[in-house]
Amino acid sequence: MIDNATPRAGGRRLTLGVRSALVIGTVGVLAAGLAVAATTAPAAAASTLGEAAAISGRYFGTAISASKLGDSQYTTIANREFNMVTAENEMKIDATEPNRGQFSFTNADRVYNWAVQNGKRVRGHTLAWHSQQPPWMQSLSGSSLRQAMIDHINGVMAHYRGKIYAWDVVNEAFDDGNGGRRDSNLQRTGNDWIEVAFRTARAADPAAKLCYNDYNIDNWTWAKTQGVYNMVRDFKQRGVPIDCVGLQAHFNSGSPYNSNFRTTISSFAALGVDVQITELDVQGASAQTYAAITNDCLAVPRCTGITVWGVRDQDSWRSGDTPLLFSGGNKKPAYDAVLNALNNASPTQSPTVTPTVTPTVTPTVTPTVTPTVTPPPGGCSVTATTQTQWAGGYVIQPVTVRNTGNAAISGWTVTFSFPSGHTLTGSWNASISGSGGSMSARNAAYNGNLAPNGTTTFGFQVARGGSDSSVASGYTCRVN
Ligand code: 9MR
Repeated sequence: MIDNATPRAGGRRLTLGVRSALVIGTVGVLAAGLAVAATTAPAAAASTLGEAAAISGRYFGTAISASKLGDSQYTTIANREFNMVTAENEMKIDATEPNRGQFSFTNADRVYNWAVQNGKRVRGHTLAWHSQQPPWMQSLSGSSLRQAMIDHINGVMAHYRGKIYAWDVVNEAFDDGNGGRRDSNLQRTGNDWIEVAFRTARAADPAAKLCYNDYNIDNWTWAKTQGVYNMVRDFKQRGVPIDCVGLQAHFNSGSPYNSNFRTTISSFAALGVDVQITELDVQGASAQTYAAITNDCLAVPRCTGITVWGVRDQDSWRSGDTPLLFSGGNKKPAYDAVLNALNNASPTQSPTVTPTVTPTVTPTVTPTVTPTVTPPPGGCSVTATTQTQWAGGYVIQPVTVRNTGNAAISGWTVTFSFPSGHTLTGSWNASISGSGGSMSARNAAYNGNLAPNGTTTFGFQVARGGSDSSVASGYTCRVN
């Protein structure tokens, strides 16, 4: 991770001059400043879920239905609050391949385009699942079904190649009772169907994170959780490509939130995968429970984001449970609880903070600066993460551009360098030009406008000429 960002503290930013002093002085001073800001700076806190989550390098998402994109109350809230989108039903198998070999992306693209045109990233949901199969797939079995699954993964991932943050490659493959696999037509093709799905997915789009997603794997003591955990451990040991686990987190009286959720998150993360809370809803929407869930994610560096399963209660698949963060156009107490928890996150909890800062934090040092200095107008910062790499290339995603000034900007340019022999093979959400040591990424038509402290992201894929293991470096950002 390359971090050219101006240090931030509890939603505030320091000027470059202050930053230099901190760097020349001690990191402990910075850390102390952050600690102060976390408890005393509500006035400067982020005011939306997406921006608040970004303080610690995370996202906050929602499920979106194409059928509701004409509802202005719905789109206004969704656009303002969230920076990650999951299509609630539109990318599922029945929607994207209604007839064998005939793909249809009309509604999926409506959700995708709405998200990207509004500066959001997209989680893909879902490629291989026993449910919501079109009738032609339900009637298949054996090698014919196995091939249909592979063809489906290839067809959908080709359409969105390079454009999806993470795919739920396999959904809900475990049984509720005993920790074993769920019986399904896919399972009956052979126990290796899940790893075949993941290997197919990696080849189809090396830029996407590949997730296993399930419900009732939130409670660490449940057999189903252990079953999935053992599968992920086995996959990591054998080199089956898996990058993340999605904990759906549908909490209700039959499957209540338990404080061992944090153990579940950290245990999966310790296997070397990211963890995402992918379909959060809580029967009754207790503010305390929502805060606890948010804090559980914030406590684990590899918990990279939270998605709620719908915008308003009326949008929920369990609307009678009033399980979401909005009622009509109104923020519920649970909303405030989540926002406060996100705003209180220390940037050092970020999964993308440079590791040199964390171990040297000394909160006992008296701060010599307060983080109240207003930054100059017209600045931007950039952070870049190497998402994945293989022998012949790599993917840099997300590259996050932040407006660090105190006025809106309408365009940005990020410059960076390729090591010799590296060439661009694809990019998204930016126009990239140049070669070798002089690369330049300019905002796309739809993501140049950034409010103060606003962020957007882009990404790109690179081929290496030889067998070196270096990646692009030297990122800087300037306002156009
Ligand atoms: O919210 C979705 C609902 O609109 C659909 O009718 C239902 C059909 O299976 O799927 C719901 O979403 C599910 C998600 O895809 C997977 N995890 C459980 C979700 C809630 O049922």
